[in-house]
Amino acid sequence: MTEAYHASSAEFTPIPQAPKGFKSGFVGIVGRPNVGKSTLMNRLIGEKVAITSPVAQTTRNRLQGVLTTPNAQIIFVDTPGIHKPHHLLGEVLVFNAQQVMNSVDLLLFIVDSTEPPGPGDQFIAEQLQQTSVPVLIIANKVDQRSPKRALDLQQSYRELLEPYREPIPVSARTGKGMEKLLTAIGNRLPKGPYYYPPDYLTDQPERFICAELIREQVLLLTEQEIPHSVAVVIESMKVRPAHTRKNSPMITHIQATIHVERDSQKGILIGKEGRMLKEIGTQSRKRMEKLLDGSIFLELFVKVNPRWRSSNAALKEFGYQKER
Ligand SMILES: Nc1nc2c(ncn2[C@@H]2O[C@H](COP(=O)(O)OP(=O)(O)O)[C@@H](O)[C@H]2O)c(=O)[nH]1
Ligand SMILES: [Mg+2]
Repeated sequence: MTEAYHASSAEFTPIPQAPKGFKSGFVGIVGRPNVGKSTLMNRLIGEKVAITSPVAQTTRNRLQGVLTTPNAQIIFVDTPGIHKPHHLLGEVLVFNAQQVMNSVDLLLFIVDSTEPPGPGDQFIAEQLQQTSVPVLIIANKVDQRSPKRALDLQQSYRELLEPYREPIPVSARTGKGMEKLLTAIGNRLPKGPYYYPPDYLTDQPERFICAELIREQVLLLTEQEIPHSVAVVIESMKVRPAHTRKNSPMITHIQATIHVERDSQKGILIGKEGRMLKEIGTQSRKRMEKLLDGSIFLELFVKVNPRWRSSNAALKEFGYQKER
């Protein structure tokens, strides 16, 4: 059993017996970087468990988001975007995404419907031809394209996979097309049990999501090489009374380290008079308070760890390992 928490309560609830006709299964979300895989998963389960940003390769871990309805339990598996790796970290990410292709009941191949298919989509399509897992093509970001352009693009994506398949148009941003997508998924899921309690949301511990919320702010607030060079580790997470007086409300004290590869990056992250680090702290703390439903005192440290993306030991320490 993996370490698992409901996002808002650390209590486990028992797994009930599934009613007759109940469907369940694992649904892998694959596609090239930045097409909106994580945004779509968050939208489908109705909670933010995966961080998202305009920076390619935001997602670094395979993570599950679970949707339970009266008739089905769908376990979505978000993956890092499949791309050509340039260092050990990239290699681990792509390996983990590809593992998912063969270990799920259904695959959602997400494409960006505002652009024609590129070599990245082609590469994934070729890999998908080789698995026996059924595939749905999801054309995301329809909120951003004109109806005329939509038709041409629809055709080119239809031809990406053999036999030709009709892409399902959606917008993870606005929620358009979610009903249809869920129906299509439901139609292809096998009958099965509850794999998790009905209120279970993700396989990721709160500690992991908190680290990710800090990394998300780094991705959103900094530029150029910084986002790719950053890893965040939560050093400690302790719940304490907010004051010394009796019956004081509780506050969670979190200490986290942001690792970068160079001194210059450290300088940028800290910013003039510490302003950048302060902003990263404030923004991520607000999101953590929502997640944990309580007050948080967040302390951030920045540390230089040269070439960590090519170090086996560092990758292991930061939680980026090949999964099987
Ligand atoms: N306009 C629009 N943008 C989207 C949509 N879905 C995702 N995005 C944006 O695309 C970027 C990448 O999203 P993300 O979920 O991190 O992509 P991933 O790398 O595939 O997981 C982010 O800036 C999202 O806000 C959508 O349906 N419409
Ligand atoms: Mg992602």
